[in-house]
Amino acid sequence: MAPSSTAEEARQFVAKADDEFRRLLIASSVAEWAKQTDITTEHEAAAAKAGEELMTFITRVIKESRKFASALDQLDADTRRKLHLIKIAGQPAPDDPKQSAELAALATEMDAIYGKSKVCDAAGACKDLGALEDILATSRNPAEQLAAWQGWHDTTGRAERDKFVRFVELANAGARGIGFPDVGAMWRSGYDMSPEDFQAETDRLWNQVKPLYSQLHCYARRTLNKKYGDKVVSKTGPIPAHLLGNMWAQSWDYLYPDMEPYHGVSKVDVTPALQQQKYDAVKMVKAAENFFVSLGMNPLPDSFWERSMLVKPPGKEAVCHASAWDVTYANDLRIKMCIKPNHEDLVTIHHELGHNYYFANYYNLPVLYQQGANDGFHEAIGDTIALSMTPDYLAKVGLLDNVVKNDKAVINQQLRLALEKIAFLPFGLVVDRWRWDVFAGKVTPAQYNQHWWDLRKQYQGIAPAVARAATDFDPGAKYHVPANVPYTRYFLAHILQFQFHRALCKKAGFTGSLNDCSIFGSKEAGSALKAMLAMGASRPWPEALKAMTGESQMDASAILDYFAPLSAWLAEQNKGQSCSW
Ligand code: X8Z
Ligand code: ZN
Repeated sequence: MAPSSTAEEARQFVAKADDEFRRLLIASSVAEWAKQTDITTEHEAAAAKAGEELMTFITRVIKESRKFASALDQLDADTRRKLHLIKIAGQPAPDDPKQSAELAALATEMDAIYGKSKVCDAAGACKDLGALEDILATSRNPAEQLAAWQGWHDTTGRAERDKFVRFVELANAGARGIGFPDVGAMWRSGYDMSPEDFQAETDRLWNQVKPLYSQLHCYARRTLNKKYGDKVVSKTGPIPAHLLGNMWAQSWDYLYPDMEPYHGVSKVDVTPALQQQKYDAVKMVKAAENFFVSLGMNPLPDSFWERSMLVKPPGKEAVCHASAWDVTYANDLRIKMCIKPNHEDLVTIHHELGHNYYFANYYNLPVLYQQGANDGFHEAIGDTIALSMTPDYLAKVGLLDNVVKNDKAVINQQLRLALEKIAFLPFGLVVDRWRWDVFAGKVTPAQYNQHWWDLRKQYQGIAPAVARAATDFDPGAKYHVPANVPYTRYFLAHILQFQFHRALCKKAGFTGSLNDCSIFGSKEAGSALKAMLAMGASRPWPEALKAMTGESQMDASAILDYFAPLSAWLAEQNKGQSCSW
């Protein structure tokens, strides 16, 4: 049967949309790169302009694409997929051009304010986020930690507040213009299922892992209570937010030395080795690249080394929050980061290269397909690789000596990783639970901050140590809120990375316990991974998942299997304790 004229028209429509989309995406990403690596008024204006053109284009194409809505069953699968992806291709603009320009300017300003934010004392000495984070990570003086925490939250949050309130109105106007009830519902529509089903999926996954989080919280609280006393940390309530070694209490790995289960049995932190061996930013990125190459991937292109921003550029303001780019959607790979020579940043470099190797494997697809199977997949790839940084692997690359192999060493190792990964899980949910409510109008601006802390307490069991007011805006002190980056992706990634790890370890022929597996050097694991990456977003994510793992559901059983030894150990430690908050 000859294709109907509608089918042909739709095919041409999506092909043309893809071409134009590519052109505007590139223009916007070139301008964004310039701005984020060198924040100036001119770069901000150019990024806002390019962002606005992109938004306006997306909005127009989505509206035009409605003409095919009643004829979907006449179209081929590829065209249908692209029409679906167009609908969720990005933030749409409000109809009023003035509002559209205002929205683009706000987005750029909020990101720039965060990038430039500093906390200054009475004498005029200022600290940037990196310096404040170092205090939280290394100081064990609660007053000093609280000052760093409060300085950042007061300064940055308050500077973002009014802009964010207006941003929500305008972004919602854009989402409504193309038929979504609000921005949150639009975000939840990106998972090849209904927004309601997606929300239920996240609840299901959270319920799978919540008992393990509660055990870790219980152990961490007791340790901190012993260290600081009842006046600083109560035995029964939430943990004060400034004591967990991280500005947002999202990962607690810096507390490992305070919580080490079997003191001195084994080393788990490569920071001393990195510093002794004089690792700089380039050497750290090369170490991560080497892992991907060992799986059969290409070395990073020369342009990566010429164009990336690996350290904070002297004399310039820049957005230090790590990110990975394919600036021209053509294997123009780069990372932007202010690398410090420590364990945390070595892991983050693997995370970023995971994005880059996704880009590298799908850059020849139509631009609408140049995305992760879902956004959680994109966030999970580099983390999956970093799970293979086992003690044996680290010894092989000279970053750990005297690898100790016994049950105690396993518990030490697992506790460090749990402080990074299990501690993260509720935070990975909270950021968007809050934003979903905000975008849906369930809370008013006057309630924004209180609602943030209600959710932080409910999910994470943490609380601010000083009173917060309705004029404070603590969510604005977390990068992804002013930068308007959805956050549920990281929650999904923390579940998926263990599922990916389990599948790749099987491909690599590994049969021991999951926490001891490294896929380093396995071409079998590498080719399975590459095959999934190369699919991009061309198929619904369950198919991509199935291709690599044989499973078509996201599933927390892998992360629970992985941490089974620690889970039993924590249950033993917490016996007889009351573990709620
Ligand atoms: O933002 C990131 C990456 C860039 S996509 C560095 N992450 C989240 C965060 O820092 O809050 C990685 C883990 C969670
Ligand atoms: Zn990422």
